[in-house]
Amino acid sequence: MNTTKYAMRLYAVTDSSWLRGRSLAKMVEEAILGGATFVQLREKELDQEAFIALAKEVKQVTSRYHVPFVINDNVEVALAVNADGVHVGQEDMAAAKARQLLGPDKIIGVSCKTPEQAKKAQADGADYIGTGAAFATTTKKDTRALSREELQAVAEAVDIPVVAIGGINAGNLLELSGCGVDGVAVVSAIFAQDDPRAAAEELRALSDQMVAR
Ligand code: TZP
Ligand code: MG
Repeated sequence: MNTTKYAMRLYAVTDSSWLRGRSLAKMVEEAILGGATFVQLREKELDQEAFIALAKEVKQVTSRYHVPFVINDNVEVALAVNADGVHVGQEDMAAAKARQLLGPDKIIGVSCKTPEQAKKAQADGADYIGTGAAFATTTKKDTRALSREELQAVAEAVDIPVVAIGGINAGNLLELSGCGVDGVAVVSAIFAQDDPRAAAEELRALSDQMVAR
């Protein structure tokens, strides 16, 4: 067990396509200052070398604030920069294999849409589950919005922390109250905003409210 339910409270997932000239490391720092409790580097367009360089830069920030930092999909990059772990989808490296490569002390997160997938991930050594899409989103093309019942079924299937992802913003976050998730993961609701710190502050307050309900 390498992560906590608290760390899921406001999980920031990066996307450099919204930088508009800004530095990703700086935006991650702003997100953390606003209240982000976890950071995932998710970059689909970078080659390995650029991915590693960016991961090093972002890790300096997350380390400074003691915020857990994982790499999307790429275990090699996670190892190269000594990140806190990886996040894998159902189509990526199996959680058990990632655990083998990373050892017992790293964080492994797995995306799951069903209770069966979530139970398997937990059994294979995952530390937390990401589930969604919670709402419709255009950030990830190959996903669909789950019903509230589907989200709840995933959250109830496992003992490890569960974070909801997909289309979550300040306007709909509280609709997730009572679903059993430990927090929310967002991309555009932080990184597409002009003021990522203010955006994170608002989302964090709402997420705190969501889990308290
Ligand atoms: N996985 C499921 S939905 C999604 C990912 C990575 C994208 C979430 O992006 P946004 O902008 O928060 O809807
Ligand atoms: Mg993936």
